[in-house]
Amino acid sequence: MIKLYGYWRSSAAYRVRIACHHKGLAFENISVNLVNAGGEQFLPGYTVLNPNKLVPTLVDGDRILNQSLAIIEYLDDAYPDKPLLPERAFDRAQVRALSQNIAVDCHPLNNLRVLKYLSNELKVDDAAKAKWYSHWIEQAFAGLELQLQHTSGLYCFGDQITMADLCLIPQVYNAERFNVSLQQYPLIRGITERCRTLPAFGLAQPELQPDAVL
Ligand SMILES: N[C@@H](CCC(=O)N[C@@H](CS)C(=O)NCC(=O)O)C(=O)O
Repeated sequence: MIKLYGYWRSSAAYRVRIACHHKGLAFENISVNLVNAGGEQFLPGYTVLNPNKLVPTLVDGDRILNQSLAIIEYLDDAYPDKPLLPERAFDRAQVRALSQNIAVDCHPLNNLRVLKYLSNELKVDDAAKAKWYSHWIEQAFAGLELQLQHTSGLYCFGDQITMADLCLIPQVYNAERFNVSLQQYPLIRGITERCRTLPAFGLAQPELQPDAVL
């Protein structure tokens, strides 16, 4: 069975959880607690799987893979039912571009290790850190909202769930968690509402994971 090393609040792991549920793939959810005892992502037993000390990591038989977007594309190739990328070359590129706006340009700036560096090394206070956090989400969502005017239907790209939705909904979860207003982004809000009614997104939500601390 596929093993997914993740953490309930990790939005990168959340993307992959949605992918597995969407495709109906059975998987074992293995928790790597990012906060307890300084973080289990730094333990040798985990870094052998992911030398970058980040979650998620997918293990499928003897195949070990890092990076949520690479994992999602691997799952889409290996388990093609209910595809997460469209068929045509340019459509696929557009979905990748939407996904990378979030996963490559926005999310890394607000990652746990960056926030810890701001506090511990640069002595940034909590108010300034919150400003940093919302700034990068607002930048990303403002651009995305304009792109969605051209690409979206019910979801980020037309009327089918794609990898872009798998990136968007966890990032909206992060925004809500840190009280970033979504007022300016009606398309993002509408897509989020519709995605949240779908079982794959419901099952993958952080609060429902076995390692959730509520
Ligand atoms: N580009 C990576 C990002 C992975 C990542 O940043 N994971 C975060 C959780 S969302 C993490 O493990 N953080 C641990 C830390 O910052 O120490 C991916 O998409 O898989």
